[in-house]
Amino acid sequence: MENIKKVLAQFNLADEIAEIKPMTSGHINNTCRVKLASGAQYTLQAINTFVFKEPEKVMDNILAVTDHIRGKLEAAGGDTERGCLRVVLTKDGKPMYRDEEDTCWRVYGFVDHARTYDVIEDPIQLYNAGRGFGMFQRMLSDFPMDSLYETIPDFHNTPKRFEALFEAARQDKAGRAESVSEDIAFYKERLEAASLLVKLTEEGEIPLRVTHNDTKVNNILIDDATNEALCVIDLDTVMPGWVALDFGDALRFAANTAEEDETDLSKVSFDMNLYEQFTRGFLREAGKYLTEKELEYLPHGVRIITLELGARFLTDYLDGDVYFKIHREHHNLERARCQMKLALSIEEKFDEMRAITRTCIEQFK
Ligand code: GN1
Ligand code: MG
Repeated sequence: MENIKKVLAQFNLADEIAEIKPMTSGHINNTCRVKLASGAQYTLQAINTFVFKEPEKVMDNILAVTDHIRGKLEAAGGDTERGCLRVVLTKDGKPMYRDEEDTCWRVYGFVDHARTYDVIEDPIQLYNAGRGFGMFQRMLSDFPMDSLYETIPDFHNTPKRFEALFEAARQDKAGRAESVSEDIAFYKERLEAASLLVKLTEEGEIPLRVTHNDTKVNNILIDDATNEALCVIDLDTVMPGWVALDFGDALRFAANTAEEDETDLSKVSFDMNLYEQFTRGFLREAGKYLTEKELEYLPHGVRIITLELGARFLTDYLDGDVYFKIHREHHNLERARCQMKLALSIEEKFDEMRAITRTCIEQFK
């Protein structure tokens, strides 16, 4: 705690600290909530520099993107306080503080009377989350994409993620490869399907855009009183990417009938009602900004990101759990198998997903 107080003293916070509470839901950064004597709240984060090699550049991206969004909200008469993440600067005007041990800290304003959901409690929240991510896409549609630093190179290059999995199995650093040979075969069978978006982009059929790249539904704040989506958070991976994967990532998380690491696989399936809710919300806001081809491939994004994340969890399991935080011994394998079961459910319902998407596209054209 003393250390955290020393860190907070570097930032432009007006008041005495009353309370510091760790938050545990993210897999990458370490986070806590800070309350001042005045009642004002903040989020303090230690950036994971194993994952983000150049945190200063991550913060430059975040400042540019939040400035852009704030400008859009201002022009539309929206709520700039609650509608956009606010970076609190250090006393010497920097967006981040690097301490003597090279830990990199940042502080965000905390939006009150709003929360994130690991499990959606009412389908309307997912419709609203769809709108929230759709608005995010729309507001960034004229952001200069090439000015963004690529915070994790090839982050959503799915065929490369698959290759990394096969390489991890060959290297077998943690001696676990034999026990997961069937899981690896599952991914070998799906390499071509998983490579589709990358291939379409190489062929000039689908553009890259400024995307969030980590649109888990717990990365959007929902207003306690109205259930409306207020603000997209966790902007570390905003960089060029595929809209279909942002769309897909939100759904693989929220339309799963179970949690991301459920071990009872009979509970895991893809909920088509929730799919429809999110799709309607998303297309209402972003539909007009996307090309016909991008719209057509939205359902593929759901399948591909689910395959990709499962492959990433399995890779980390093979590497000995060096990337994602784990809470039990086989956690990454359990996560991978949950994503594989979900991918099977998505594959079964794929034609239905395409039909629903088509109806929503027509509605918001
Ligand atoms: C990580 O930081 P968090 O928990 O929101 C990961 C995402 C994964 C997600 C799976 C930088 O996100 O790519 O989809 O876990 N972020 C990074 O829950 O790797
Ligand atoms: Mg994240």
